[in-house]
Amino acid sequence: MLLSRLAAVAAVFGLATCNAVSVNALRDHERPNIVFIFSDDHSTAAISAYGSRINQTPHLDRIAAEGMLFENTFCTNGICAPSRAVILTGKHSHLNSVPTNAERFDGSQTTFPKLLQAADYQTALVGKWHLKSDPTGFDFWRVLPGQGEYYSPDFLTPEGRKRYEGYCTDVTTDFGLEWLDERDKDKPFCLMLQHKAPHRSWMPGPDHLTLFDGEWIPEPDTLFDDYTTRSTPARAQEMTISDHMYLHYDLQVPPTEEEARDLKGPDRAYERLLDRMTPEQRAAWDAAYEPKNAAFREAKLEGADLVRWKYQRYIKNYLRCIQSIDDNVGRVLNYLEENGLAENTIVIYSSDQGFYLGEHGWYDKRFMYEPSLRMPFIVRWPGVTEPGSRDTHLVQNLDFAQTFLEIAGVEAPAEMQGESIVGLMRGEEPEGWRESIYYEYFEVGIHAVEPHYGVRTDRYKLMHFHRVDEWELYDLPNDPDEVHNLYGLPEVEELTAELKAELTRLREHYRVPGA
Ligand code: SGN
Ligand code: CA
Repeated sequence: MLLSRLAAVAAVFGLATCNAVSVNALRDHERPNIVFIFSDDHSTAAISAYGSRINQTPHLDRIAAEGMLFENTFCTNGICAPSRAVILTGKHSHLNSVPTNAERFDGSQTTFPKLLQAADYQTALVGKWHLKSDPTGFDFWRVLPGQGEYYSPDFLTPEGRKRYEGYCTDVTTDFGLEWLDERDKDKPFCLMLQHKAPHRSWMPGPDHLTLFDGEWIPEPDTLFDDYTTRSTPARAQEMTISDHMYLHYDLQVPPTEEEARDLKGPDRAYERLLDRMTPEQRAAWDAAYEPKNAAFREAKLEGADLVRWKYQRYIKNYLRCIQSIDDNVGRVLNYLEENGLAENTIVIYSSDQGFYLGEHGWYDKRFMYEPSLRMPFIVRWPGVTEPGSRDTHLVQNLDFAQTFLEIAGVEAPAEMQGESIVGLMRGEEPEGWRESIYYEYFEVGIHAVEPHYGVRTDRYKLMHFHRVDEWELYDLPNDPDEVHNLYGLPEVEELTAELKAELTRLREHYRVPGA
């Protein structure tokens, strides 16, 4: 369409359509679109394409079957706002203004959406944002305030705040697809569709309230981890299913009259969240949960039995939230097909970091252990990613910005610290690809995870809890659950020295202050 318009303009002015113009126009038309679907806290252990033992995700699996699955994608700092800031800027947390969830993102920084916009891409952001300042670099944005709500979510736009009826994962997708309908069809686009789900407090949508009822979801081997050989931070955290999960807010069991008189912490928000439902939604919710809750009260569980019950309730709700994401991924894939966009649109699925699904007895993230360090990353790029292929290189969210820029044919600023993975997507073996990744975690507060930094190679992981000067070292192929901390054993002395040297090198390379 654009080409014919240019030809018409040229005809009006009596000009020959000059080559440069047509080439540019053609390039503009052919530059691939990007749909980046990004969720919050989705562990690879809950995606069947990654070998989940606990659920099926047919639409995510379809992206993998028609594209490439990255087996080794890791976050640089395993919580929400920091991960998002790293993705936008292509810089580590110590350089991008958001080391923890507490800071406000400095929106005057260079980000990949701004650079795409300058290269005539249309850019849109819908859903969870969590960076406090207004989004910059987007032609269109409609974001959840803070963490957002599952039912009848409020959204912020440049015009203000408005509440929308529906379930957040569906509503977010609706907004993304509506924007695709309304966009300028002559320009390439980048749509970031960012779900709140499956973030705490794991409230499933109306379509999945009874999914997994009557089933027993396998427990992780380390549900009753005793933390022997581990450092003190592994014991001192406050994210256990046994002691740090709230019966009402987290597990959806309403308080008895007596309990209601003395609600603590997030349990005080429980009723408020349910109150957001429409009467129909509330009726469906009560019909689904009341019998299960009555059985729970009746059973009067204690000790390990209670922990097991909590795990089942938690994991089922978490997986129900994911099922809605998967359904909505299916909607997006269908939309692209029905609108002739599938061939020239790169579809990516990822999440801000992983999550503990009972491993080490935990929920939440933050630690550099595998379940939360790993991010899902699945890409379908027709004609580029070989269907059903898998990549094992060490990739990080630090690489996303440069990747998107290369896709769009835009040069990345030298200050960005990642590497484009377009070559990996093509199945190439890039020379000198990184052999280790750097991780850092800064937040002090909720869940009491001690700040730390570390290095991971394809085989080993060395972590340093620097404030308490404690270390952990794991041999991952031989100890995939990370329960045998080898640090300090005489047989790993040389290895430890090598990993420490690598850690120092990385800290200097990434310009960590004080390195
Ligand atoms: C909230 C949650 C925490 C969670 C953080 C960060 N508590 O504070 O459990 O670790 O968000 O999550 S809640 O009571 O509000 O649910 S993040 O994904 O945004 O980093
Ligand atoms: Ca998160």
